Amino acid sequence: MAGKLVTNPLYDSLFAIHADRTTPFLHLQDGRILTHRDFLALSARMARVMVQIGLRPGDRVAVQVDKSPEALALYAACVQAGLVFLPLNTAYTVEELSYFIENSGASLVVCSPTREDALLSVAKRLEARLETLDGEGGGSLMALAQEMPAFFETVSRDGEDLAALLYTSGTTGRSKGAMLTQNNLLSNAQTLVEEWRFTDRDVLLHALPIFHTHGLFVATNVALAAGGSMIFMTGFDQDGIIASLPQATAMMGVPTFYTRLLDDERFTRELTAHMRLFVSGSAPLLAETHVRFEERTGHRILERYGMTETNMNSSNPYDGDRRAGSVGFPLPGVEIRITDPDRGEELDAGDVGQIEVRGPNVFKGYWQMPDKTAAELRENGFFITGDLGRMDEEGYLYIVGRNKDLIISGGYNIYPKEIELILDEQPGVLESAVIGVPHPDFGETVLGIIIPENGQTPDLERIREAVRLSLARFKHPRDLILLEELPRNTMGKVQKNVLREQYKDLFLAT
Ligand code: MCA
Ligand code: AMP
Repeated sequence: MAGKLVTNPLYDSLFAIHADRTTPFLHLQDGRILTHRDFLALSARMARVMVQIGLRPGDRVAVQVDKSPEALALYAACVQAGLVFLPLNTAYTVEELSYFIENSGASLVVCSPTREDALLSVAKRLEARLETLDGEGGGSLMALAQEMPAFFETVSRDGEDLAALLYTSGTTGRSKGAMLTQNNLLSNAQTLVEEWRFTDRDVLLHALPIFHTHGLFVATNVALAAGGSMIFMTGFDQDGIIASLPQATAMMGVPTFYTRLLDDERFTRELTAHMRLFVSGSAPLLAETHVRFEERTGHRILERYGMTETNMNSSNPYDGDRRAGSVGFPLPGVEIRITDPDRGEELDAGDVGQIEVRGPNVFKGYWQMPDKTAAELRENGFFITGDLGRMDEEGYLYIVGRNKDLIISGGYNIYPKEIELILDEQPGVLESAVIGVPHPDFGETVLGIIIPENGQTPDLERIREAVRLSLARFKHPRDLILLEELPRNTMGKVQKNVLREQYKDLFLAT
């Protein structure tokens, strides 16, 4: 009789292929090296723990922990055990976390020990199990894992099964869980390996967080699919990056990484001479940064464009002209079209419209939000990104704006509505408008405009405190400004463009 056929496309293609390799996978900042085999042994132990505590395929595992090899192994463990990995920004407050845990119906929450007390009652109320994991590989989850054998029988999964749930904020202020399948992640990783010529000789400098698409899927999955290794830094550490660059072959970052490096005189042509690739994404890279980077190092940054819902959509060419200000061509297998935002009709080359994307990279929909899914994901498979752009005659895509009210600060997305809802309910506040204005380090930053109720003077300190309690630090307005009224058009709609123009230099003046 034939044996049971076990297939798990994502695990088989990214992880299982390395099971016997004693080659380096993670180079850590303290000099330690974790081999591919050791990494997989670690994740197998974690998978065992999760199954032993009763988790079943398809269950969600919500994870808010510091970046560490163990945190990455938890992702691998979820894939191997057929669980849905739900990574969360370490900056999120308990209030924000409660929503994600409740909305996803997570069966297991893994958090930092410093958050345990605050989350215990939430987990209890939502009947989720709580375990801890710290940045040094300690915590209750690891204590259980150490007791386990380093082998786990991979759980069968179909390519259309969910591998991850990543929350992205919405224009209404409620976050939506983007359902990403095994095929979404695998197809994109394999395409990027080819496009960007990754091999097992590559050493990727990894300083991005691993709770978002960029650091988790683009960087890690590509390194895994190619069989290379990563210099795994716990965060953006300028000195560490300068010290590690000579050992790396490639780096991925948000534009803030590159502007910070350009401001450092140690970042020279010599330091980067042996590098073969610098990739930028998650936020617009100023053409000026692209040019300065080439002047300084001789390298042309390769800019690409993606979204949580779609992974990567387009990329400048590896061989060929990497154009400043453009996000390049649609990736192989990915279709991009520009449509009229009102009528949905496809536009001609050169015309500005909304960017729509279709391909194996496009997500399955928003978790338990069929209406929101239907509003953004067309029946014909095209996803309406909310970005505005144009494609030139040669096929280069340019992002020229956003059809959604979104601020991108240092690569993190911030939806103004979420902040406005909090500002509006503060004593003495009639209404508010939150806008993004240029910032030298983060690209854009958050500015809150407050309109007081008649004759009242809202207490700005109290408002800041309310924001601090509810929202992650990176969403906090950098400044609050009191105005008598908001500019409105004849339809009564707030003209945020007028406000953005008025305050565009607020953080630029030195
Ligand atoms: C930190 N702070 C921020 C940000 N990061 N404030 C606004 N925006 C931010 N991005 C806060 C800190 O809490 C701190 O507050 C103060 O700002 C200064 O912190 P600093 O030490 O300078 O920051 P850092 O720790 O060096 O972090 C900056 C960073 C980081 C390295 C740019 O934000 C980062 O790693 N960003 C990458 C985000 C990312 O991976 N995005 C990908 C999303 P205080 O002074 O009060 O303590 S995936 C995506 O968008 C799609 C799919 C795609 O295409 O990739
Ligand atoms: P997220 O919701 O975090 O997945 O962020 C996706 C958004 O980031 C996109 O819809 C774009 O607005 C923006 N984005 C990603 N890459 C780029 C890029 N290279 N240039 C400009 N915007 C980008």
